[in-house]
Formats: sequence, C-alpha cells, structure tokens
Amino acid sequence: NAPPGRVAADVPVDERFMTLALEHAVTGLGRTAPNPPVGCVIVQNHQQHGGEVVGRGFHPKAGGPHAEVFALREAGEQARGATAYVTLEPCSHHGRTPPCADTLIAAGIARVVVAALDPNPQVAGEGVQRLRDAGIVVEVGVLEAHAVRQQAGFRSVITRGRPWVVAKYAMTLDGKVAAVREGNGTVSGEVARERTMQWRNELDAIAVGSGTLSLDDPALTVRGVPGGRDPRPVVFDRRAASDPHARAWREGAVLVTAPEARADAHEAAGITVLRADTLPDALRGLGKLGLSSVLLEGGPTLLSAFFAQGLVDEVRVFLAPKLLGAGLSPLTGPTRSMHEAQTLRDVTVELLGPDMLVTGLLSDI
Ligand code: AOF
Ligand code: ZN
Repeated sequence: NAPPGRVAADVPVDERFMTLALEHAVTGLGRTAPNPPVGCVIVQNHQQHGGEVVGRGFHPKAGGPHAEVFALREAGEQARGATAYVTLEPCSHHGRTPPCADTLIAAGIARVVVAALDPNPQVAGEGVQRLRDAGIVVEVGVLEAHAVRQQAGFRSVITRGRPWVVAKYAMTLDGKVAAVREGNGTVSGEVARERTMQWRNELDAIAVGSGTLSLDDPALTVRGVPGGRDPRPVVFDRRAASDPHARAWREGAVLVTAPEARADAHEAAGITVLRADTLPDALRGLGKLGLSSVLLEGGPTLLSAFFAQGLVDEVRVFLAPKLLGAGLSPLTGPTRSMHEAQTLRDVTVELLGPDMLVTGLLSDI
C-alpha cells in the first residue's frame, strides 16, 4: 500500500491520479446540482517516484468554488510546474466563479490531464484551448467513461434537458416485488438496504408514485450514512389526492400532478407543485427545478410508465434468493415478444449479503 499522498506506479500513472480525482468528486455527488460533481488533484514529479500529491479538491455545491480552486489552494507554491488532474474540463467562462483555466495558468501549472470535456456550451472545448494557448500541455480522455458516468446527471440536463433517471427495485428469484397479501416484509436484506441509502445520498431526488405514498407512507430519507443528506422527494400523483401530511412531504418535496388537478391543500402545506401533462414534461420540469438525477423507487405503476416510455436511463435491481409464487411484478404492460425486450448494456453483477445486485444502462450518456 502506498503511503498517504503517494500512489504506487503499477498502472499508468495518469490513470492512478485520475482515479484519485474521481474519488474526490464522489464527495460532491448529490450536492452540486445543477453543477457537476468534479474532483481535482495536483501532482508534483508525476514521472518520478510515482509522483506526489500536493493538492486535492472537489466541487462542494453550486455557487461554491470549483474543484481546481481548492486543490490549488492546498498546493500553494508547489503548483508551479505540477500536473493537475481534473475530472471535467476546466471552465473558461465567468459564471458564479472566475474561469478555472485562468486560475490554473496563473498558478504555473505545466500540464493538465482532463477526463472528459465539458458539454456546457459556455465551455465546450474552450477551457482546453485556453490552457493550450498559454503553453500548457493538455491531455483529454483519461478514464473518460468513468467520469462521464459520474457526471451523468449534469450531462443529461445539458444535452437532453432532463435529469438522469435510475430505476431501483428489489425482487424475488421468481420476479415478484411484493406479496399479494400485505404485511409487507422486505424483499432484500440489510446490505442491500445500506447500498440503497448510499444511492439516496448520491442522487438529487427520489421519486415514488401516489400508490406507494398511501400504502407505505415512506420517509424517503437517508439513514446510516455518515454525513448523509436527504434527496428531494418527488411524488407523482396525477390527481393530487395524496395525504398532504404524509411523511414524504418534508422541505423541498415536489408534487408532480396534472395541469387541471386541485392541489390547494398541498400548496398550503408549502409543497412545490409541478404541473405536467406527460412524463417527459414532468422530467423537464424537474430539470428546471435544478434536479439532475432521480432515483425512481417505485412502485410498479410508476416504474411501468417510465419503462414503457423509454424514460429509464439506468437500472439497479436487487435479486433476493427467495421464491414467492403469486405476487406483484415490478413491471406491467402490453405483451411483447422477446426481441422487443429492453436490453441493458455495461451490466454488472455483485453479491450483497444474500442478495444479488444487477445494474446496467438503457441510455447512452
Ligand atoms: C470546473 N470545475 O469544479 C466545476 C465546473 O456557475 P459556476 O461558476 O459554478 O459555473 C458552473 C459551470 O461550470 C457548470 O455548468 C460547468 O460547466 C462548470 N463546472 N467546472 O472547471 C468545477 N463544477
Ligand atoms: Zn471552473
């Protein structure tokens, strides 16, 4: 194991340091929207002795300083001649903060390694150009796929005008998410629950339908994650008939309802009411509210509607080693033939206690 601040040079050096930068960016997940999570590390002598990390930073929240600023602050004079690893192209525009490209140039950075270009039209390659014009060596594309996935929410809002949607559910080996008779025991176990809490901590919003709200009165909060923060609850309730005093309606909650629905009681309770005719409209509305990623936690009615309209970008399913027989399916819909099935890409499988976690993508980022 490498001592703190040092990294063993057993894989290509740039990938090792970009991995560190990506790990720093994780700290900002769920906190930066509509901005991206970004990480930065500054390294002296990257070609010798495996290099030494002299500065690190991440973007904590929109309106706050960018990742590069924190890393340069820590590096101080040691930034001169050093390499900066940044998970997103340094910005070139004056937004709420000054351009990071200029800050890197002023600090005397000699080389910049970028994971992914910034799709923001105000930047979009100009950050890299500005660094090169100043004589800095710039490399783009190191661990790009990892970075793009980490920034999926930000990139989705910029390129598609809507948040990145992750559908999550747990089902038995025979494909049932709940028993027909109630008395709802949980399908998956404790380790799966902990993982779900991490996801809630990392995504901007958590969405359920009115059925889940009235059946379970879920809290939709993060429990057991040190430093965790709760995602904004989003409840899809076309008729606005749900109890305005349910637990989900905490500060920041959003009711998505039909344009003509009467939602006076919800409005009076301080709930943000988003009126939309269709699910794509609703998602665009959530994007405008500053939400970049949504964890869709069910139930079957809401999940089925999202799947049927091709609005799920990523799937995370727990498979519990149990057989139930009769029960509810996660998805319903018209009969399809097997070649019409939606097929996941980049599939991963992981064992979490007794349960299996299967993940995969349905959209390109
Ligand atoms: C970076 N480093 O850490 C982040 C960047 O309003 P502002 O000033 O915060 O600018 C937001 C935009 O800056 C955002 O849309 C994205 O293009 C870029 N985010 N850039 O160099 C960072 N968070
Ligand atoms: Zn910046």
